[in-house]
Amino acid sequence: MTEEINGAAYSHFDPELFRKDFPVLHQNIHGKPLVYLDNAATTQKPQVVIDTIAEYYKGYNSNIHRGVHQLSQKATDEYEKARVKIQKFLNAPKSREIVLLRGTTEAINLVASSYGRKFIKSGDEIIISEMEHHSNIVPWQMLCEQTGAVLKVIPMNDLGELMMDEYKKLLTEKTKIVSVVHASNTLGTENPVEEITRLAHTVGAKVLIDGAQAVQHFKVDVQAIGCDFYAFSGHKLYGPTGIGVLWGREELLEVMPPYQGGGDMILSVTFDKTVYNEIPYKFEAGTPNIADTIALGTAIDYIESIGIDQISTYESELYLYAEETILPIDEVTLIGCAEKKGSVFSFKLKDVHPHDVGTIMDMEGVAIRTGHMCTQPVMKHFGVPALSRISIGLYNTKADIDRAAEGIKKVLEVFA
Ligand code: 7TS
Repeated sequence: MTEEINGAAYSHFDPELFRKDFPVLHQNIHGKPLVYLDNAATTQKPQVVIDTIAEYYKGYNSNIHRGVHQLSQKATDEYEKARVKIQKFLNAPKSREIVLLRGTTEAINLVASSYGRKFIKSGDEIIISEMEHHSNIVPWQMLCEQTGAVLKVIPMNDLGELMMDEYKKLLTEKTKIVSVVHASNTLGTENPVEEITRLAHTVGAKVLIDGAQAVQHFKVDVQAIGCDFYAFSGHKLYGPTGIGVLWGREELLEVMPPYQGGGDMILSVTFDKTVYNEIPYKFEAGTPNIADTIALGTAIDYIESIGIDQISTYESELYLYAEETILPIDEVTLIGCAEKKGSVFSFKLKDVHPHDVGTIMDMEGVAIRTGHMCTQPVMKHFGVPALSRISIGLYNTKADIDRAAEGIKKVLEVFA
């Protein structure tokens, strides 16, 4: 089917056409055409997303949920329309289950803080995994410190796969929350979240899935997963920074206390008593990020006009091409070899420090991430201080991977 995006017609998956939608990709870095392969950190934004932000500020900038004037009503309508787009995107049952926040980090902190404060007590257990981003570790450690709960960790094998038998052993009637990443930002591993959820529910634990590296790469259906909470960030989904999503089951959000107090999260306030607003507004205190929420809706439209399944298939092929192209370089060791993985290629390059790898590749115009990727326990597992990471987005091409391979060879020349 032919789709119209940004004035261009797409009849098949052609990354060269999509590239035209992303202004930032068309520039030189150190005199060489930019190759952007740091998509797991943040994706670039298509012109339609940029336009949506500008249209809001130029045409109807206004606060929401409070004005009767036309601009405010238009802003409120567009903001709430975005919430419905997000609901459909995740196949969530209700739009009132979509809480609009700053990002994945804030979503996880909200659950740890609010659900945790009410339902977690001393001796309870919270299970996370060895491959979590720090944002799915630290909030739970803070909760454990506050409550006397105990943090348990599902170990992974050297391929970067969770050890499901060990997970089963950790589950007991003391387990109250299981919080795991859907797809690892460092290893690319796609975890069996349906199975993880099903097992957690047999002991009555609630399940949060960190979808920061999932929603942009494959279809996510929260009802099919069966989880209780799902978190993701707009900026990794070709949307703006500063906007992210927590989906939570209605019956859980209803009984959770507010996360922050302020305007918009109340029904009535007296000095004796405040009555909180209904969900999701109970969790959205203060003026929210209106422009970026609306633009996240546009990013979802953009993704859906291409087709998430098409993106998924294309990126998987490109990932395999990266393995074929880069793995033959003798000095490269791939970290993260799970059977089910995609879009992230993290590697060690002999004994060259990743900081040097990143700097030299930048001089070649190739942007990659280097460092501990906010997953220090993963670094510890593999005995490295840091790694270099290539991460793929829908606009990357085989030519980009070739440039990355050339960049790696350049690093080796410098360090020969
Ligand atoms: N969870 C995962 C799996 C992530 O990859 C990230 C960010 C986060 C949570 C936090 O998301 P935020 O939007 O709230 O910051 N990951 C990365 C990365 O891999 N490189 O930079 C940020």
